[in-house]
Amino acid sequence: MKPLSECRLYGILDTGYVEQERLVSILLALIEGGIDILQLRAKRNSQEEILAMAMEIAPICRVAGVPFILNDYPELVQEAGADGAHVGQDDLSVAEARCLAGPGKFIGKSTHSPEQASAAALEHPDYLGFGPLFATPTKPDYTPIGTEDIRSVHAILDLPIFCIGGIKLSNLPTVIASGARRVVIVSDLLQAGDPAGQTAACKELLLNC
Ligand code: 3NM
Repeated sequence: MKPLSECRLYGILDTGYVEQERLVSILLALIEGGIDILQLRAKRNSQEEILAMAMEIAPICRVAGVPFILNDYPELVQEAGADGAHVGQDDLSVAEARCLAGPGKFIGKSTHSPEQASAAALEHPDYLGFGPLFATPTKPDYTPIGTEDIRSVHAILDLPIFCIGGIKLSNLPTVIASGARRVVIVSDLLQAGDPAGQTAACKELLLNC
């Protein structure tokens, strides 16, 4: 499996955008395009449905060497065959999530300001999310934080930081120029006419930065 330190482009299979029947074909397209790490985010599905989807996704990610992260459900990580869990700012602590996910699993945490990022780093997650940089329909209730703090957060924190929120192929050069090294892109990959091509184009920009 690819180490997190080598992961630059993080994709999310969000069931708000992808109906269950298309999950696998979109997943295969993201993998074909070179996605480095993948999360299942299913805010409106039951725990049973999430487990069933995750059990379908996990072996495909395993064969591809792509770490597979569950949004919100560290307690399902083992059973699903996932590689870790992602927790929100107001969810479980990293320690609690790690305890539920079990040894050797990745735990990531969302942060929405430099202060939250510094505080979260003290919990020793495997990576941080930092955003939303821009307004996004995927998380409409959050105030965008812009790109000004990306460089300073990278300067003081020594762990993988994935910028997130409203990032698209079209604004990725600006995000990279602002200091980002890793990004999460959701809707711009899932809603692309050619998700594999869109993923590959984003990946190329990230590899050249
Ligand atoms: N978390 P898109 S922003 C799931 O800031 C999520 O923590 C965010 O989707 C955060 O790439 C976000 O479509 C949505 O904007 C990202």
